[in-house]
Amino acid sequence: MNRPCTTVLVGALSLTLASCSAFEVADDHADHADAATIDGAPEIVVTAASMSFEPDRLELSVGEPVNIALTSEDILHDLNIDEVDFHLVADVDETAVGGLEFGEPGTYVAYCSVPGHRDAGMEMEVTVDG
Ligand SMILES: [Cu+2]
Repeated sequence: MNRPCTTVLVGALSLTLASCSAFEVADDHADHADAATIDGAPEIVVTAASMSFEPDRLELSVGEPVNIALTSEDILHDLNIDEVDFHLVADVDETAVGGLEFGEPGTYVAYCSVPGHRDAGMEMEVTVDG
C-alpha cells in the first residue's frame, strides 16, 4: 500500500492519464504520471507481462529522445526510471506513451513498482551512451 499514485490512477485511467498531482497525492512521481510525449521521436514498444518486460534491455544515447509505448498483457504494470522521473502506468490491454530522454550517460534500471513485481524480475536495463 505504498503506491498511492498508482492506486489512484487505476480509477482515473479511463478518464485521462491525469496527473496524480490533481489528487493531492504525496508521491515523488506525482508530477510525472502523465509523461509528455516528444514530437517526432521514434517510438519504442515495451510489453509488460508478469513478471518481465520485453525487451529487457534498451540502448540509448545522451540527448536521443524516444517515446516509450508501454503495453500490459495481463494486469496493471508500470515502468519507472527514478533518475529521470520517468513514470508510465498501463493497465491490462492498455498502452501508455511517454517521452524519455537522458542527459547523462550511464546504466539505469527501469522497474515495475507494483508490490513484488520488481523482486520477481520486472526490471529493464537502460544503457545510455555519452
Ligand atoms: Cu508489474
